[in-house]
Amino acid sequence: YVTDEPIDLTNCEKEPIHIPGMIQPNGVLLAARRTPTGKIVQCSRNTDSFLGRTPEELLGTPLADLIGSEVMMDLVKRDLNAAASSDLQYLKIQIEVDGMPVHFTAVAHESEGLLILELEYESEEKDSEDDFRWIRTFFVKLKQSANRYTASQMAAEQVKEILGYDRVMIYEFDKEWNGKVIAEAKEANLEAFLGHHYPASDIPKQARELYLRNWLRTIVDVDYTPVEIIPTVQPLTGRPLNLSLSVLRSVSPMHIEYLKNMGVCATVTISLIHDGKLWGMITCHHYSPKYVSHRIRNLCNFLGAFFSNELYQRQQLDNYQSELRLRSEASKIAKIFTGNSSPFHVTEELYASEERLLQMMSASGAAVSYNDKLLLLGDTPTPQQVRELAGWMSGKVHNYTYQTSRLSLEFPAAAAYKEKASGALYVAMSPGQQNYMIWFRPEILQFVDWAGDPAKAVIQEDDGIRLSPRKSFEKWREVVQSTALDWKPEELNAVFELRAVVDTQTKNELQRAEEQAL
Ligand code: BLA
Repeated sequence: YVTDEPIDLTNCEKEPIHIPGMIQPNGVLLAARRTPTGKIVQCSRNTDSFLGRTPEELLGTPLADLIGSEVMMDLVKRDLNAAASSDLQYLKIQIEVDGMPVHFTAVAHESEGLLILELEYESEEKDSEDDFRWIRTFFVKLKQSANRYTASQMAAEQVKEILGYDRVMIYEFDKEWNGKVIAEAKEANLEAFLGHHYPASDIPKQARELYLRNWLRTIVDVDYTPVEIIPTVQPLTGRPLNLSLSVLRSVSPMHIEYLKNMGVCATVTISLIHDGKLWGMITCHHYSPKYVSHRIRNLCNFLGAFFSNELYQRQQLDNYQSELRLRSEASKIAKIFTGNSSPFHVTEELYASEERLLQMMSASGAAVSYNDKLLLLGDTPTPQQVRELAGWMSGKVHNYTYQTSRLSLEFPAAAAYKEKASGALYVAMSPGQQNYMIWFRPEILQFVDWAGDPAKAVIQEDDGIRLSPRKSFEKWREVVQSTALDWKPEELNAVFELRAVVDTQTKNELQRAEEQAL
């Protein structure tokens, strides 16, 4: 899996983030064979400060000597593999460090045949009454919220309060894995990210796959010094220890750089999953280092899972309703063409329906070619550009339609007007395509400016990961920038209502031809 290819902005998905060989320093990691007398075979280099024993003292000794044989037996017997990311196996462990009992919270899981135990200091427990109150408030407010946007807003506000974080966002993926901030709760002095769009490459594929298995992650301080796991190689596999399910896993240096570019110091991210598919994330930012206790992490994880299902169901309902609305709008437009008006009246009516035409497809511009006349509505390329584009699109149609959300990548001439038309949806309105309609959407994606600080251009070279954001930035930006919002399935379905126009015209023409033949 390990790649020798230097990782930069254009190939993030190749970084093997599950085997960084390091952890974050807010805890200690031990890996042992999973038998009652199983020995510690790997550990993080920071055991001395947490446990008062150096790695050299621990490696090769039974884990039971450290945590006690009762706890060890429990870990051997438990079904750790069933521990879905949602309910990690937590235990309280007391270890004597320099003659004093120290309390730890441990998370246990199995990774490629080894038991992995991650210990963090136990934080002072608050009253569990508090948790119950949070849960009750959350449930009640969720039930009260009228639609998925108010529900998301409520969830963001509640999670912000529970975590005490500066900013909490609900981030939703589209089918190309681009993302949009659909709700946000933040400190008043912060710039709003609500409504911003981000490219799929911001959360690369292998990261999304991990987040499907591991539902909550936290970065305590982006300026941390990673702690090495020694020895490097997992004895059973001969490869680095697989940290896919680890809670302390050291974060990708690319992502750390990203957060620094954003000015963020600490994050909590909670996966939003439905039917085994990641549909969004609750992403939380803090602008100074912040540790979140296991108890709060658990609570957020639980609320996240509940919210995730509830919101997904609301979304299905919303989509259904918006499809019905779209179809009815589209058939109103179709009637303009199929009614018995003169061509002059058709043009008049189209101009009068400008707002409806644009709104129904969330488009910023539209062009209608009718009876050799070209109507431009809203923000569009020039008539000459539209005609050239239509000529190209007419050759691309399938079922009388063609759509793209990255026009300039497919039709390079469109680079000249990509701010106006990175998305284009074409529908032929007559069998020979003399009449047609095109909707346009602007280039929309936001991006974090990686070109910022040249001093950060290369961060870490010794382990084969080389970062050169500046070099790859321009290339990367070109791709992500030329993108518009995707045309949604229900929008594309609605377009088929307009096919009725073509069918009617075809019928009329056949009829005329027959009449002439008589
Ligand atoms: C991970 N990128 C992430 C994560 C988020 C984002 C939420 C999850 C990790 C976390 O913080 O817990 C992106 N965060 C965002 C976005 C917003 C936000 C879009 O708050 C919007 C407000 N990222 C890039 C590029 C690369 C990249 C170009 O933009 C690669 C070159 C990589 N992002 C990257 C990687 C991870 C990541 C590798 C995984 C980090 C890890 O878990 O180790």
